[in-house]
Amino acid sequence: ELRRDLAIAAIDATIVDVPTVRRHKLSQTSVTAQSYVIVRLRLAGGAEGIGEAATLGGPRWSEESVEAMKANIDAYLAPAVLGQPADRFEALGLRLDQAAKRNNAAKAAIETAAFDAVGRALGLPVSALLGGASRDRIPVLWTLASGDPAQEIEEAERKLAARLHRTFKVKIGALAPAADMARMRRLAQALAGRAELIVDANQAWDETTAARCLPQLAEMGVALVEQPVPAWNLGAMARLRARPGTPPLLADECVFDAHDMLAVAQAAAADAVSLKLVKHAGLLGLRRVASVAEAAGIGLYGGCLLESSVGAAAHLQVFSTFRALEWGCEHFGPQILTGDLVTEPLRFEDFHVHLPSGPGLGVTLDPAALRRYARP
Ligand code: MUC
Ligand code: MG
Repeated sequence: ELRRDLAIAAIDATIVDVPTVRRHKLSQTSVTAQSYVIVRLRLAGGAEGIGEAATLGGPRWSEESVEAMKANIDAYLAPAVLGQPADRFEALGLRLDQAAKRNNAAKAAIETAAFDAVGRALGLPVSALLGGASRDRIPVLWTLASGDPAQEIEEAERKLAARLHRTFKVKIGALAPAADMARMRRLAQALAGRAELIVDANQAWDETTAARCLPQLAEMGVALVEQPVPAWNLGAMARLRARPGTPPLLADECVFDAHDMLAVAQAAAADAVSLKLVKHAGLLGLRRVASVAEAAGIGLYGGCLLESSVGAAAHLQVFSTFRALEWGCEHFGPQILTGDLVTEPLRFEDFHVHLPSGPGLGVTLDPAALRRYARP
C-alpha cells in the first residue's frame, strides 16, 4: 500500500570532494575542490532519493562543514525522521528542527532526498510537488574568481563565444578596494556592450569603503552588488541603498530564514535576495523566504554554493516554480567541477540552464562517480 511504501527506511550520508578546474577565490577563502555531503534516502517501497549539501572552503562561508554535517545527520537528523512518511514534508522539517538548531545545509540535503524519493515513487518531478514548473530553462551567469583580470577576460570571452554565459559575477574583496576597482574597470572595458557584470564582495567592506566604491561600480555599469558589508549590518545596507549612485543591492549572507528576510524588507536593505538551499534549510524554506521577498517587492535571484548537478537540479526544481525570477540564476557549479556526480549532467545552452525532465530531481546519481570522489 502506498502509505506504507512512502515510509523512510534508510538514510546514508557520504562526504565527497570534487576538484575544480581552477582556483576559485572569494573574499574570505579560496578553493581548488568542492566538498559536499551526498544524502541517499530509501523508502520502504524501494524508491531512492538523493540530496546534496554544499560548502565552500570548510566552515568559512557559513558555519557548516561537511564533517560536522555528516556527524549531525548520523547522530541526530536521520534518526529523527527514520520511519516517518517521506511525503509529509512540513512535518519532516518540524522534526528536523526539533532534533537540531540551524544545521540548514544538512537539513536541506535530507529534505531534498525525501522530495526526490517521493517524486520517483509517484512518477512526478519535484517541481510538481512544489506547485508546478512555470519555466523549463533559466538564464545562468558565470562567476569570475581567479583574481587575475587577464585570465578572467579570457575566461569570459570563451564563455561568450560558446554562448554559455553573458552575465558574469566577479568575486571581489580579497584584494584591496583600489586594486579591485582597477580590476573591475579592466573587465568592464574589455566586455563593454557584450556582457553584463555584477559583483559579490562577500561582506568584505565596511560602510565607508562601500560608500566610496559603490558609485564607481555604478559608473562602470555594474548591474548588481551582492553583500558589500557584513551580514549583521542591515543598517549600512539600507543607508547605502538610499544614497544616489548606488547600484541595486543583493542580499546573500544576511538572509538565512524567513525572519531574516522580513528584517531586510522592513529595513529596506536590498533590491533582491539570493536564494540557496544551504541557507534556507530546504525547498520549502526557500519558498518561504521567497514569499516574504515577493510580498515586499524584493526581486528573486537563484543563488548557489557551487553545487554539482545534484544540488543544482534541486535548486532548478524550486526556482522553476516561481512566477517571476527577476535576476535569473548562477547554477554554473557543474561546469566548474572536473567531474560530476550524475549519469547525465545538466544541460547548458544558449545562456540558459535547462530544468531536467523526469521524476524526482530529474538527475540520477552515478555510483561509480560517488565511489571515485568519496572521501576515504
Ligand atoms: C556566494 O557568496 O554567492 C556562489 C558562487 C560563487 O562564486 O560564490 C558563491 C557563494
Ligand atoms: Mg554571495
